[in-house]
Amino acid sequence: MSRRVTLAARPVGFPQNSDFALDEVEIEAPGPGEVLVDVLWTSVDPYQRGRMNEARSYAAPLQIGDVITALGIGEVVESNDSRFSPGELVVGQLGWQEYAVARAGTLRPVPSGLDPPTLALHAVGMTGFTAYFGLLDVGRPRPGDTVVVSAAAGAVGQIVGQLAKLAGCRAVGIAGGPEKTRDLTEVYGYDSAIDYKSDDVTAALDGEHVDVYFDNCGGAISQAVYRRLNLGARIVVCGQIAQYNAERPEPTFQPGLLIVFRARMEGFLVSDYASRFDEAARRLAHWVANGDLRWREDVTDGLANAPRAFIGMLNGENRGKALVKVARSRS
Ligand code: NAP
Ligand code: FER
Repeated sequence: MSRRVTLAARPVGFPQNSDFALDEVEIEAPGPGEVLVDVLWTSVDPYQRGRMNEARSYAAPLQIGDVITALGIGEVVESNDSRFSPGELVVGQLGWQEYAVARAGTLRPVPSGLDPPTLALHAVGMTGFTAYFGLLDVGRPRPGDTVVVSAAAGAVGQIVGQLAKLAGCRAVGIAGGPEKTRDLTEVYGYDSAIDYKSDDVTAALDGEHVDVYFDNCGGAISQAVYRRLNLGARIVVCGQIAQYNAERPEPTFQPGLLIVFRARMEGFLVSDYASRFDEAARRLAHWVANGDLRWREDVTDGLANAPRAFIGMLNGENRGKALVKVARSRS
């Protein structure tokens, strides 16, 4: 049997435990071109909140009763495709469940040298790729630039700061709370850190000339950063997590600022760069292996706790990439 977490109700505002249900179904047999995967790790990510809404976005919404969409890592149990064999580790959209049947073309092998393999869900996976393409392709940092990052201690933000340093920039991170702000300077190499929960962000940015703003959150924090833009600034709109649980998102940007600062503001989706994931994975894995890229993951044990980990992540409780360990002892 395979346990799974499904959408029980569409969250109104902030998700609650009762929006999710845990059930158990028969393990499906893989069809032609499909692979049966024993899920070992699953991911909790902000974009999952968007899938729970009825409104159509860049991906189709979940329906009530659907397994929650999630990236995961698992071991191939049975394969009807020549690209994968039993025993191999793969990463892909496996969902919050113990066993997943996936089309082989949607899976990527986890490189055997990747240590730990969970890196394929963060620094050398989706959130690392987001940092890589968002900063380097959309933000186009130049040596000497000041790069400001919001949600800087999270999965994407921790990588953005370090890539900014590798590009020769000054990196300023904004995060919530003393532990995370300490991690910004002591673990992730940010030059300075702002705790938006206790500091006045506008005052803390006094004297900064922001060349690249990598925006993970939107809202009041972003409004403070817009006031400190430099001429020719690039605003990378990666995420707006401060708005995801709002029933009516607040407009926080005045387009006139783009004229004042001759600035560019651009949104992007990591999946648009799928044809270059191998390039990003190779470079990120190299930087992790040689110690240039440090990372922190925050593990919750047990599939049944995935909703709690997800709600906690939206609340800022994760210190590093939020992951759920699904692997269980087999009797
Ligand atoms: P994460 O940063 O590891 O976790 C989410 C963090 O958001 C929380 O830990 C919390 O950190 C912060 N947060 C929550 N509510 C906030 C608020 N009201 N104001 C400010 N910060 C708040 O998650 P992630 O996976 O790295 O994602 C970060 C952002 O990137 C999200 O907006 C996500 O949607 C976006 N993203 C975009 C793409 C893309 O392709 N465009 C891909 C992946 C992720 P604090 O404790 O510091 O508040
Ligand atoms: C994807 C496109 C975007 C994806 C995640 C995102 C897991 C995240 C977007 C966001 O957080 O705003 O294909 O795959």
